[in-house]
Amino acid sequence: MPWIALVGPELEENLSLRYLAASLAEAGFESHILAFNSDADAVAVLSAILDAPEPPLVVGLSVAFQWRAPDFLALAVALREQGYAGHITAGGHFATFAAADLLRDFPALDSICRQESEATLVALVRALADGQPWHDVPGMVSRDGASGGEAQFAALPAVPDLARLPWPVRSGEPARCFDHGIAPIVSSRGCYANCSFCCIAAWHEQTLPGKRYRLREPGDVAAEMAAMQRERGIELFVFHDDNFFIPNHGKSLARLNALADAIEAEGITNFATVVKARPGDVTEPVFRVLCERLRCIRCYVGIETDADQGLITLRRWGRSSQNHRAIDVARSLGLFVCFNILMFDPDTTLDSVGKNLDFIEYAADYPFNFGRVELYAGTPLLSRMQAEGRCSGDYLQWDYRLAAPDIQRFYELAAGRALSRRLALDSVATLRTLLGHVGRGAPETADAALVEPLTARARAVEAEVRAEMLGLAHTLQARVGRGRPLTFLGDRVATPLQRAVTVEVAS
Ligand code: B12
Ligand code: SF4
Repeated sequence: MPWIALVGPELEENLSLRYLAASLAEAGFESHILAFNSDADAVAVLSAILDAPEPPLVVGLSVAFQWRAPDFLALAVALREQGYAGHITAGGHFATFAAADLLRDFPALDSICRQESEATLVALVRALADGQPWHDVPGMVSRDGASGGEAQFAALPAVPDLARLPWPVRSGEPARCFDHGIAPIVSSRGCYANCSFCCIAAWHEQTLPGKRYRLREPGDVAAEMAAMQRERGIELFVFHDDNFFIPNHGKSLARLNALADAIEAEGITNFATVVKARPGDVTEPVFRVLCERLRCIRCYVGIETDADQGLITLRRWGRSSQNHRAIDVARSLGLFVCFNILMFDPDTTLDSVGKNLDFIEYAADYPFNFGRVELYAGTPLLSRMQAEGRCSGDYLQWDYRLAAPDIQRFYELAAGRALSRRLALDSVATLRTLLGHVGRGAPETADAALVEPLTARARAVEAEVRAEMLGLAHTLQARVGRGRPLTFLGDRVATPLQRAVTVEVAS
């Protein structure tokens, strides 16, 4: 019986690979998920593949994250160098958008599966197992022997019918948070929006032009939740939907109530949810149902920017007033939210930075992170920056300088000081100092003297906050009275296969 090695990040249960594993299982093929979260896992992954009694028929690499692509490509090269002769394919967001480049530059790869690949991967494996041609399987990208190895694109695959896809495989011990089982789930795929910095719209536009997102039936979602609770004790469900809400408040309300009804009908009473929202989704009636009936305990709100310029550059289809309303509604309902600010984009001005700092201050009771917009493959922003001749680097990692020299200087100061420490008010104060310094036109020779004491102060505040958080963790553990605290991401048991491999390699 041939087996398939599915390699990818398992920072939490990786739904990309687990949906693929479920479809392979349904078609009668065995697969093993090999966690490749960082370089440190490379030896274990290589050993699981190279030392297996029977090498896998196919190695599938999940290259969703562009920043991890070099790791996965290095792994493919290492597999070849150490004699693996089976088929190596890759899939996921980055692999899909960079398919032609990857096949041109990395002979270790045999193919790329474009887009949602449940059917593509099953058909590829079946063809390889039967010794049949596979190049024309919908979704495949391969090298065209006739034209000297240029990428040859088979037709795009049809989007999977979400009502008929088998639920993702849930092997391995679930992660735990205060001894509550926790697992990710999706109740939809795609996104109706079209933010310039994001590849999701372009991704779904390829296979579902004009619509771009599709929903699972509430009853099916609730049945999956019930099965996870019954079989694995899951109580905390983390919804990874890009659009958990519908862009119509009445319809959103109806969908949330339908999901809550279905959960009730399944008899699940002990549960909580975590979701993501666009600011425009956040209204009091919708979020009251979210909190009261779907027991939401945390919501990531995609603020991204509060500056008018940023809202246009990032094509957010939103307004500053919606950002503020989102925070107000969360406060009034006592809902814990967190957000991200893309402080630096190609058009950022000192004024936009100021506007975003005002917003962080407005929402200072909630954790946030800030950073610069990166140019990911497939995004409208990358196309724009290429057209404007502003990109440096190559398809593996594009870079750019910010348009305004004073902003570029401010960015370098801020990034170098590693300010994203979730210490909202302290960060705002520090950034304001930098902003004033640059805004006043202080000479660059004065930069170092400014940065040194600020760095020392940030370190001291960090140490204080860390100590307070540890104290809080102990108090919480005592109050909850059970389990190990904060095992949520760090101290997790891997899949049985990975455990076996780790033991083997260690011994
Ligand atoms: C869950 C998630 C995470 C989880 C990771 C879970 C894990 N793997 O352990 C967390 C929250 C940790 C995370 C973090 C980050 N994420 Co994230 N994440 C997602 C999210 C929301 C859902 C992914 C998912 O499960 N989808 C459901 C499955 C079923 O769909 P799918 O992933 O598309 O999988 C299908 C296909 O892609 C394909 N496929 C995928 N893998 C493979 C492999 C093979 C062999 C084949 C054949 C096919 C194939 O077939 C699958 C089945 O149809 C996506 C957005 C999205 N909608 O996909 C972003 C996304 C993948 N993340 C993204 C980013 C940028 C990040 C961060 C870098 C953010 C940051 N700045 O910190 C970090 C990186 C973390 C790290 N340390 O590496 C970007 C990636 C862009 C890019 N090309 O780099 C995305 C696309 C979001 C976006 N809007 O831009 N993320
Ligand atoms: S950033 Fe979020 S809302 Fe915008 S297109 Fe991407 S997934 Fe959709």
